[in-house]
Amino acid sequence: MRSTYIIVGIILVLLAGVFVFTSSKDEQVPATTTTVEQQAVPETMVEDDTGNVIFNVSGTNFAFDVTEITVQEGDTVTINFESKDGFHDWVVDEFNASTLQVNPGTVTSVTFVADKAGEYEYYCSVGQHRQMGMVGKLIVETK
Ligand SMILES: [Cu+2]
Repeated sequence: MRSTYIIVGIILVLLAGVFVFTSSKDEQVPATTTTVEQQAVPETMVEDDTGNVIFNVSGTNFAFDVTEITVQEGDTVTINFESKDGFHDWVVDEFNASTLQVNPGTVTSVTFVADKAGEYEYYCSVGQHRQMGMVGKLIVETK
């Protein structure tokens, strides 16, 4: 009977397939090592010896790494801004403060006196970045 040979043939092929499958599973696949690189995050805020407060902020498409900055009324504030990805700046209208617009690789700074207590929005003024959510909050606390 021809069909019997065909059925036996199919069974043999299936058995061979199972054998190949199980034997290949025995091979020791080297364990994938998932190491999470602990990157040293630079201190966001530092206070220099004259009492000025300095913040290191970076921007990507389309967000700042620091989304809230708190200072005291009267503080002289320096923002060192760096783009990690894309073309950006750091602006806060109420203190007339804005950095240059920079590409990755350039650090730009702006210094201003936070002489009015309140909450202000800082943002990136490039294109529609502000509307796209590239904003943060500057909190100036009453002394
Ligand atoms: Cu931007």
